[in-house]
Amino acid sequence: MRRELLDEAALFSALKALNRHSAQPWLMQDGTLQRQYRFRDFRAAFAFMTRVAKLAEAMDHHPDWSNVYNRVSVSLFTHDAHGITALDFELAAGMEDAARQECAH
Ligand code: H2B
Repeated sequence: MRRELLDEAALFSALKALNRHSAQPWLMQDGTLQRQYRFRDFRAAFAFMTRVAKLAEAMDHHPDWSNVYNRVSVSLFTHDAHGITALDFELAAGMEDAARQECAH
């Protein structure tokens, strides 16, 4: 169920709900859910990634991401479904919690 594609209306309402509490907006681009995080330094960025790694393993759902010094670029996509699903929004919400704990901006 959570790996099923969301229709257009569901996508936009989930995006709106996600962005209600995020400092920088998540965007839908190239069929993926994207956001860039900035942290105080590399250590904080890596601490964020470690928190998210635990969550991703527990969910069996993994981010496509890259890190350069204090920045982490995230792109969420459900490979099995070839698009964005509820799992991507769940992982994004978990990332928002982790980012807050590491004082992302
Ligand atoms: N992560 C993401 N982002 N998309 C998937 O389709 C996916 C995943 N599939 N993590 C999972 C693992 C799948 O490969 C395993 C077998 O459940």
